[in-house]
Amino acid sequence: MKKESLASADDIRSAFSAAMSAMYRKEVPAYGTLLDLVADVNNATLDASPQLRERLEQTDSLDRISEERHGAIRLGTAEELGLMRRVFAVMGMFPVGYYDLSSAGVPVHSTAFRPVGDVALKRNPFRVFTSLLRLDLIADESLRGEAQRTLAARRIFTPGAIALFEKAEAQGGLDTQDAAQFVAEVLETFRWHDRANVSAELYRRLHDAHRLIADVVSFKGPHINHLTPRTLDIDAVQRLMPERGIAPKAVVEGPPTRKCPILLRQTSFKALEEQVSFIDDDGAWKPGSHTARFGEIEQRGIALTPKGRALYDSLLDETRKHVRPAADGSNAVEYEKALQDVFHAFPDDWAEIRAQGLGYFAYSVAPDAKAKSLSDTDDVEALIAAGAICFDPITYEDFLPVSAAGIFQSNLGDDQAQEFVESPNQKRFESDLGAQVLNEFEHYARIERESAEAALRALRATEP
Ligand code: OOG
Ligand code: NI
Repeated sequence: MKKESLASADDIRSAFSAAMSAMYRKEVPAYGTLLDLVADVNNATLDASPQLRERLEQTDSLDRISEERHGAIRLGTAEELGLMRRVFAVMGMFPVGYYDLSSAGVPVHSTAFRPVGDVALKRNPFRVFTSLLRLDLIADESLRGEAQRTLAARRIFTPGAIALFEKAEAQGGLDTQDAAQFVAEVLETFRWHDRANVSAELYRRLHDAHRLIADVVSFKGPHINHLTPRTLDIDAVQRLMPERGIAPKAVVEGPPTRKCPILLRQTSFKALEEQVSFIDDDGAWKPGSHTARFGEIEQRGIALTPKGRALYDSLLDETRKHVRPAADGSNAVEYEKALQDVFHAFPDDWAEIRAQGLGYFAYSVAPDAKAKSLSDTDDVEALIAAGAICFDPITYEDFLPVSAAGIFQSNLGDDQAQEFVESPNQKRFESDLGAQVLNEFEHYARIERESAEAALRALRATEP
């Protein structure tokens, strides 16, 4: 088949992200409420800051924001993870980063499937935080065996989805008709099933071992457990949620409120109590309930260099040495104050962040560069000083392990904090995945470098 007739991976990802959002809106009505609130806050933020609007327009980043989502799923076996990687590859989503959550009391390790490269990200940056359950961290051997047998018996992809991603691999893509069918088939994997795979009795034992184990093992597939829109002002959303009948968790995860947002700030609302039925040994359905799905909002800031990230990590550590946010929210005000105070050590000015090499920036020709007299230098710094080149923060596209752990915990229930031996195992994760995870820093550095080269080329082209 000729390449021209194939749908682009970017188109397939956009269609999938839209289909997922439509499905989740039907499944979880509060998600629709949240989307409306985020749209209102984003419009108000842009109206109040023409400068922000202009920079987003100039850098081609405005349109993506209203479409932007991340979701999360939890998988049960190595085989499921390997298949998921191949499915996401058809949509131009690749595993970036390794997150060990065992140290935070959650028996999973994770990666984020997302597009890489500037063009794909600007088109649609849809990401899925994907966790693999670590049954090796479950002490009870017979329960582990039962969980393994249950998981081995399920098939999370439809035969149609498997046939289509194999076809995509064989011919290097899918035509538009196959692509539409692929999106519909893959969507089935993420759908909520209210009929469990297990008896109420096994569910209870899994649940007692860890709530997350019950969530992964008991159901037909990895239901999408939240879908997160991106806001330009998370403090406003957090403040306004109660007015729309939604109760947010007590503290916003991540860095404090700043003029120049860094990395990622997130907040969520608690998981819903949902009706499910369990299957008895004699085949009868028995009613019960389960909490799986919740809501989350995020605000994204600049991607930090390894130096900036080290500073962020050390300031967060220092804050938490003073005040550890209590699960019940009782010391939220104290925690936020400590966070603000400690983060004074992180410069809150783009030029300063750049000068100290703390963040990644995209370079472009300044709008009025032609009017400036340009020497024939290739020195980006000199051209910036001359006003010929300008810089904008590159958005952080990834996740933060401490924040992710906070999101998991707030949804697993406050009584669920459990100790596991910290045991990152990236090698094992990658062998289950069937590929190495990409290094996030290398990708930001490349986008930065390529933007500087493109700006210099464009500048040459404008010279008389
Ligand atoms: C994933 C929690 C992590 C985030 O935004 O940090 C996450 C989960 O609960 O499965 O989505
Ligand atoms: Ni999330």
